[in-house]
Amino acid sequence: MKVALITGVTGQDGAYLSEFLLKKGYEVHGIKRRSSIFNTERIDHIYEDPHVEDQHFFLHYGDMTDSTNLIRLIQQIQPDEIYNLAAMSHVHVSFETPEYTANTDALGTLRILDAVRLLGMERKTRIYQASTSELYGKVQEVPQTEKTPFYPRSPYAVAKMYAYWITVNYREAYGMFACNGILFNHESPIRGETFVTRKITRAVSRIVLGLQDKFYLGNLDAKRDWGHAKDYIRMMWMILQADEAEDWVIATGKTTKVRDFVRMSFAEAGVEIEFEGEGVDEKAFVKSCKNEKYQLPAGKEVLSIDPRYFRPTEVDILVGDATKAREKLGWVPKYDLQALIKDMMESDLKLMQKEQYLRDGGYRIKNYFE
Ligand code: NDP
Ligand code: GDR
Repeated sequence: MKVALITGVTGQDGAYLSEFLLKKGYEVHGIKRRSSIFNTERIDHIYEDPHVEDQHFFLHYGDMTDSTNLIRLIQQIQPDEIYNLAAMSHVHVSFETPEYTANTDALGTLRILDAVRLLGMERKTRIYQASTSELYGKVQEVPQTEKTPFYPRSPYAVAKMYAYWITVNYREAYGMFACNGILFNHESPIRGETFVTRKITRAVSRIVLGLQDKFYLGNLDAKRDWGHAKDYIRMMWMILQADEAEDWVIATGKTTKVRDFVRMSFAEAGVEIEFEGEGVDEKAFVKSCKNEKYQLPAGKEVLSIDPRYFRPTEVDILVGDATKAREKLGWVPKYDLQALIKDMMESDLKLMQKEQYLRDGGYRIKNYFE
């Protein structure tokens, strides 16, 4: 039985990857952070009681900023494969917490690589590093391939650039099987709520159900190459099964504006919207509502711009060329953007209906001193 260690197991990708590897018969270990409230919602369905025999899924407390913890866990677990997914992964937040982001995303990666070296496991343990299309930043070439030069545009991307190169360096210097997956944006129903796609599908669901009036976004002109996380985590595993350790671009090859993601999400609920105005004055209104379940009058304002969501430096366009992954590893994504949005909207509409039932049933959270 192969043993895998996943950092960032409580995140979107960590949750999908855990389930995927368990289905493949792996023993899976995940590192989670201590938190004052449960943070395992995404993996609760695969949690195994440590008191039962024949356990396959193990959770350990740890942190990417704690070398001693990482060394001890890797020594104890003796993983055949490490998937380093833990990161402060929010680009905008990285401008607020640049030092912490560097510590976790850049030095954290070094800590993993060096722990494996220190323990003499260079020949045993294969390492996947969660690299990102954010490395391309101020884009030098469209579409972006494994050969496109990097120009990071945020503390997050700069930290991930260190992580990218230290992974390459440890591969070349110590012969380690360490690979970068340069993954473009991938989303899902369990995407973090503050990333733009999930923010949109949540808000659209709440608006059509009458739980919210309107919502606010930043730059609607940014273009992203959005895929489904389920397709991308499969690729992480394939990268570590390859004959040689290499770096890989994973992307759909199609790019879409944030504005069009909004339009398509409303359309999924049967609502046509139109945009008016320019720059910070741009707004979106309901044009027509074909779904009789929803009471949305034509002309209702549903979206405005809030400059607080603008970034000090933006990445305008990302679109990846995954030819290498397709040709050498046979990777073909199952979801296109329409199918991704359908999946996210169905899930968020269900979630928000639950909230609606609770609200209609008279349940509300009271103030502690009420
Ligand atoms: P998430 O933000 O959903 O998950 C990040 C995970 O890292 C969470 O489990 C989080 O724990 C954990 N984490 C954060 N800081 C620390 C720390 N200091 N020590 C230990 N764990 C920590 O990210 P995704 O699942 O979307 O992405 C996975 C990886 O892939 C990340 O490295 C991201 O940067 C990268 N990536 C993501 C892409 C995407 O589009 N999703 C594209 C390209 C790269 P907690 O739950 O406690 O917060
Ligand atoms: P990104 O994803 O920065 O590409 O990083 P995000 O969804 O945060 O932003 C995508 C684009 O949408 C614009 N935008 C907004 N973004 C957010 N979050 N909130 C808003 O209100 C909003 N309005 C407009 C942004 O300006 C941006 O252009 C994600 C993360 O998962 C990274 O960890 C990963 O490395 C990259 O994808 C690939």
